[in-house]
Amino acid sequence: MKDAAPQTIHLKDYAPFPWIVDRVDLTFRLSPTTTRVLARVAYRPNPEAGDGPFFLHGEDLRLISAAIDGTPVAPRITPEGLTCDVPDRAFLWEAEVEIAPESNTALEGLYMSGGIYSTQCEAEGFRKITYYPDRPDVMAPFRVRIESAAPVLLSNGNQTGRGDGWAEWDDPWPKPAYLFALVAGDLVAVRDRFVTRAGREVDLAIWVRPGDEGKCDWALTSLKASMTWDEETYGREYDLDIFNIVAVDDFNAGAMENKGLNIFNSALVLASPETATDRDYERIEAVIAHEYFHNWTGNRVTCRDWFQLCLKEGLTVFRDQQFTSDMRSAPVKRIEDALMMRSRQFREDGGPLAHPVRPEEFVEINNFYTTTVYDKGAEVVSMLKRLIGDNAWRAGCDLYFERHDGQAVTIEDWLRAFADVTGRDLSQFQRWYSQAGTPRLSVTEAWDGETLRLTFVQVTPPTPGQPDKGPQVIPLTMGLLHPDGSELMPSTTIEVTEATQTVDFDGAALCAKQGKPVARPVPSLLRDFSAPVILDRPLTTEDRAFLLAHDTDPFNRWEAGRGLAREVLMARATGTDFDDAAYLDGLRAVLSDPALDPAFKALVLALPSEDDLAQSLFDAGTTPDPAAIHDAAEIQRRRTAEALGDLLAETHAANATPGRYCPDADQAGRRGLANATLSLLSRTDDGARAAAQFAEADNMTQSLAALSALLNIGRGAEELSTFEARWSGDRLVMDKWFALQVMCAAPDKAADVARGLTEHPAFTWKTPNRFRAVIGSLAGNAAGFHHASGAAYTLFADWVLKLDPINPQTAARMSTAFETWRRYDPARQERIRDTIRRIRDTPGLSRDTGEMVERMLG
Ligand code: 0A1
Ligand code: ZN
Repeated sequence: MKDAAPQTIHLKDYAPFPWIVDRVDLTFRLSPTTTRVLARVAYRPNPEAGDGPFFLHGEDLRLISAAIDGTPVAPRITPEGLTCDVPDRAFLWEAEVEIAPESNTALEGLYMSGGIYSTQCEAEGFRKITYYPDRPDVMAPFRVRIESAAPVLLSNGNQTGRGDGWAEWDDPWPKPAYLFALVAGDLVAVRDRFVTRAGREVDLAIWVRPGDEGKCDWALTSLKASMTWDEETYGREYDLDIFNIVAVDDFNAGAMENKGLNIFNSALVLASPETATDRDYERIEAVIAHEYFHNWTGNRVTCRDWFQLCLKEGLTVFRDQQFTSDMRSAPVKRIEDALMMRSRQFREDGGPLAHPVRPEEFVEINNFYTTTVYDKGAEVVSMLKRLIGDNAWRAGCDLYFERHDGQAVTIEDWLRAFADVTGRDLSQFQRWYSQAGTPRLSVTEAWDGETLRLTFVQVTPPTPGQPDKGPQVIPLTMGLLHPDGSELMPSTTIEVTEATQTVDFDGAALCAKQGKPVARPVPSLLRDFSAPVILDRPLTTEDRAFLLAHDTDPFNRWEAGRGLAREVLMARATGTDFDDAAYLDGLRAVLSDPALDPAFKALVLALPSEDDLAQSLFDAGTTPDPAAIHDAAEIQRRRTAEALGDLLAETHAANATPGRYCPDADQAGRRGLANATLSLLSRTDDGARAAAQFAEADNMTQSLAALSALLNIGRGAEELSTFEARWSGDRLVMDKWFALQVMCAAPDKAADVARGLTEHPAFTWKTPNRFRAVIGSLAGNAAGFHHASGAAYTLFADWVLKLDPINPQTAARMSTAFETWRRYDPARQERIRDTIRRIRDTPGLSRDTGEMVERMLG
């Protein structure tokens, strides 16, 4: 258990470590219960740092011996580390500690997963391996010797020796301890080769459990594509002779970019058409790329301290988004990213857990691996690129790499590279890193027959600890359309920098230039989701229908359709009559347009999520009723199916089986569209098509979509059993089986379904993936989670509390399901508040979960 009175760490207190580490030599004698770690570390005084104690982090370690230059020393040990008197010159520190990987259920440091030794050191896990300055600004080359009878022994860098029961590794690139990794066990490799642009031959290997070799092709293909893309797009090449990826079943996050030895949650490596969905394939491609891209953005240039986390994460997410756009469809990717921002990041930014992209304080850094740091961090990078243009972007990146290779740097260093190549003052832009909250940008229009005047007012609401905000630099990409549907002004980016700002457009001249009669232009604003803001703009149903039909920007076309769906659902969820004719006409037009990408059509067909609608209602000043929202969405699905039946059936038939399975964007888009129509059609055909698809499916995408369509209409019991019988031996597929039942359960049954599944013999709750599949999915079923009985709140909290002592990191993350509690009616608020308090008041609660519940209670 962590310390009782948790300390808050502040950005302003940063001070460099008073010693420099020249080299680290580690020897591991592996044993599940008594692993010995010998560390030999060369320190010398840091001339650029002030005085300070020689403090090494260390947690849950048993110190066997310590020596300086060969002479034994007796350090003072605390629960957080040790201090020791050291000479005022270079010296060699030697220490031997004992750890027990088998009993490490927190999955931080060295632990065991299914008999395999594995590590997770980001952010502060290395201190559970040995005593060391476990902070990212201490960078050093590492040599590692592993002694074990396990057949495969891996660490960072290049292998320099291998014998019976031992292996040696040398990583020449200085790195912080959080990038250290070690893997040992009975693994098999699927291998390939990559030749870099400079001619370096790199051995690629994906290490998996025996039996999983057949599921690595996609990960390897994605890795090679990422390596090529980073050379072509950013001029970045790989810098070691080996690149290893290991898949493990027990992992708190998605994957980890350890130098030369990426470790992945097996869900993000293993794929075959029979076991993985199109969505899984896309995620594997993106995460493989993300971890690979970290080699430059994160590893070669790293963060000075954990407050700068967005420096590597925002940038690397941005890079993986660019990669996916290039590999697949850019407009579809942009819509998906905007959906993610709005559903997860805006929710965080508008609630008690809001924090800046670069936070200024934390209790537990693991709690700051958030959608704000990652996804809003990526949006900030994207805005920077949009503001300075593609050439300056590339020049700024080149300068950043050249200046800071081998360094641990800050957001100021990052921005300085771009200020230097453009001559721009980026100080106002920097507010995106320091101000929390989602800016609301309201727009009003005035037309005098000649000039169109847009008036922008930006306001960022108060967030915890930040009552007042200054205006931010908002790149607003926009176009103007003629009322006849043609384009008057193509996409242009204007910069909104003032709290109130007006921009004039000579509408008459624009019309004349196109040879059109003068008419009031129709603006299309925030094209391509050019900034992570909420646009408040009074649009009529006719305006939206017009934009859905004519906008030349695919994002805004989709946005207009989304707006139509939203107004129908919000009205229905609040008991107001609303005509859905414009929405249905819009859908009909989109579905029958042969020029549109099927993946785009699928996105237009999807309704906003129930949680998204709850947020929209709340933002509009209405208390959301989760049950009414659920009913409104269900009614609409049935109405859509009734109104568009033939067209949906045709679309399904034309797209469901696009040929021999291939996970590419084209086929995935077609299946995605077919499955979106299937879900609607099952509302009127009583699941007949879905049952047939389930029976015939030869791939997981079709099979799971059919099963989901059946469960959503309260059927599918037989299919669930068939599925379980077929896949009970496959952990990843069974995660889907567990999750789907909870996600698709009717609101009044969700808690019972989840409870029932926790009693299933395969509910191995200590494995994060399985825990998330059942308990996490309960929070994903909005109407079920917020059912008025409060049963789901209780069950959820019981499980968070059960997980907390063994895996605080995952428990803390789960607890954020309650972050939206202030949206709801007094009865729900009281229930959730009591539940959060019950968690808070539990004796021995971890620092991780403790911090989260305190922040949620505010
Ligand atoms: N840096 C990894 C994600 C990661 C972060 C923290 C972890 O444990 C606390 C594990 C992985 C990435 O961005 O992919
Ligand atoms: Zn990352």
